[in-house]
Amino acid sequence: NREIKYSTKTNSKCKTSNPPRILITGGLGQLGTECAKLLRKNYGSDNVILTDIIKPTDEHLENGPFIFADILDFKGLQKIVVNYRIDWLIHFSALLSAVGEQNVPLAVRVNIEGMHNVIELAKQYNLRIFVPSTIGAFGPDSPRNPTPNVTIQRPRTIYGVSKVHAELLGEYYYHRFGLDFRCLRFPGVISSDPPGGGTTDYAVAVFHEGLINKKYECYLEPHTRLPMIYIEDCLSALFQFLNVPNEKLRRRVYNVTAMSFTPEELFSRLTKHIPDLQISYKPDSRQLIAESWPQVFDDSEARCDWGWEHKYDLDKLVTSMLRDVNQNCM
Ligand code: AKB
Repeated sequence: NREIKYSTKTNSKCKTSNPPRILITGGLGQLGTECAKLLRKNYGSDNVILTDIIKPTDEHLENGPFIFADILDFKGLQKIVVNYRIDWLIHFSALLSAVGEQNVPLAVRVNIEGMHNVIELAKQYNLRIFVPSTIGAFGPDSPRNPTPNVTIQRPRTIYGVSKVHAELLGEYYYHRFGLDFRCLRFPGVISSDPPGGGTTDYAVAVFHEGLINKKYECYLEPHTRLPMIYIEDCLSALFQFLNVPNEKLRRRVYNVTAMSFTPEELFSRLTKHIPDLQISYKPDSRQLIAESWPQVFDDSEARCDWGWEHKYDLDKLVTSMLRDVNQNCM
């Protein structure tokens, strides 16, 4: 049954004779649905189980299985891993930087207790586990331009603290138990799906509000430089990294990025496409977070060890986002 589905729905890579069965947590966030699409194309629809505690839309249910899973419920997770005979776990559930500061106890539960559950689950069932980390795992004491793979990490947000904790825990489980833990530190991810609660979100919101209202009030100062990546590059990094043979990985946690820009630089490109776009600035608490993060991210180790290459620069990002938002959100 599965074989027939591959051949009708997917490209030649899907004919993999023994594709992994993959569980995605936090599947209805910014990365989950697009990630599921990419993995389903390659491994077959039924082999990728999207989960969340949020009610899915009809669209979410279109491409493959979706089920309820609460990362704070260890037994519930065990049941899914056993029933679906899961091989790989992609753990997206997390409260992002800005929203985490608004509810620290919840961020501790979701980001830290949730991580304890999934890593123990991965160990018990011998799963390959991918956990995204972030530029937010660095802080004001880290070198900011460029920020290398290994350096001081003293983040000042609960999000950052939870991600450093996840990185260290994953590395520990790898060295202590041989767990196949993999982690990429992503910069701000730009996609037409709304991200929800991050510090880099202005670079998504401006496309939506710019196209609809022709004006945007930015909560960061015009010259605040942050590393960014277009969703397609982000997911291809993830997909490529998941498939790198263990012998090629010199570490379990890699920086990846595509570009760095300031609000001013992004908006000046955007006004070429939307000439009547009005921009104003009203910095808020997110400015302080952004000022403690890397400006330029050094991902040379990922490029050297497993051949990471981005495809989207700022110009390509702007044209692709205008197309995506027009197609999906207008
Ligand atoms: C955020 O801004 O919190 C996230 C991130 C960079 O991890 N987008």
